[in-house]
Amino acid sequence: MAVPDPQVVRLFINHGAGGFEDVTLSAGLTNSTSLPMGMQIGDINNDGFLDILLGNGGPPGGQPDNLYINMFEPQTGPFFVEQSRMMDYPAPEEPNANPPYPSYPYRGHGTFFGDVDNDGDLDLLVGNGGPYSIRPDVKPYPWCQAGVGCCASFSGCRPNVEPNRLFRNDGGNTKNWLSIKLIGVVSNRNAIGARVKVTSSIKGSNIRTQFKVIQGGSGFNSNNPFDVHIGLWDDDTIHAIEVTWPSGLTQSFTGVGINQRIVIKEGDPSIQWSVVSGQWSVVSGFSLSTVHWSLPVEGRAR
Ligand SMILES: [Ca+2]
Ligand SMILES: [Ca+2]
Ligand SMILES: [Ca+2]
Repeated sequence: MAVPDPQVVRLFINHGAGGFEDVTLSAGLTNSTSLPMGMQIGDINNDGFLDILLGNGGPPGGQPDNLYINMFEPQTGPFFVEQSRMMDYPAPEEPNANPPYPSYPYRGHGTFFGDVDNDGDLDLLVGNGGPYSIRPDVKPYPWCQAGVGCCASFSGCRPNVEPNRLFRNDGGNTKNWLSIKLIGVVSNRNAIGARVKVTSSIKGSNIRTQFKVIQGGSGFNSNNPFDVHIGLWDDDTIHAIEVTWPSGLTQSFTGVGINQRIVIKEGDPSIQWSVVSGQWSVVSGFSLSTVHWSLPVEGRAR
């Protein structure tokens, strides 16, 4: 893949033997201010189409993090609508910074989609960080030059003062979902590399299939939970779940209901149900922000 500008986000569609197609422009990912370090994909509105979270912590900072909602259309493919304003939170005060602290000081590094309050929708975590200069003779990287002070080693720099942010999703749990925890036995316990295929429909009509692969890392210093979160939108019937383990074993399951967490153990033909209390608690050291958002377009094609 030839990438003309490594600092511009690009989306490539995999055509298998036909190679990769750059669909960045047609997909609407044209925000030139995106300088992401963190990148995650997850279905934040449970519609079955993956959305994108970018933590724009690339030096020198100053860009808001980006959340893109996928408004997929069958004829044209993915198209992303930016909903970044939900993460537009106030700057910390640092009046002596030189150069001045950027207007969007939170420099997103690691990012995360995960259902931290176990209510069926994905929440967001952004880890912020990076040193910055408070003296004119000390340069923030990446402009550190020979003979010039550099943030990594001089007292003129402050360490990260940007708290990590945890956004609870209070607007995305009205649609159906399924969460699957895989436990490897012959394969690795977290089932990294496992492929999950879920077929669902609305009372037998409009059958669709979703694929997920459990990843061991994504973006800068981060990863989503190993649980497989499937957004089902209005689908009320799950026809089949197929798991292909890294060991090569394939298992199929039917008769699984919606809006629940299940546990599948490699080689075990039964499904376990994961019981959670739904109790919410704030993890120490994180600031909690509440997310309010709505779909930018009512209704959609499947
Ligand atoms: Ca989505
Ligand atoms: Ca949640
Ligand atoms: Ca929620």
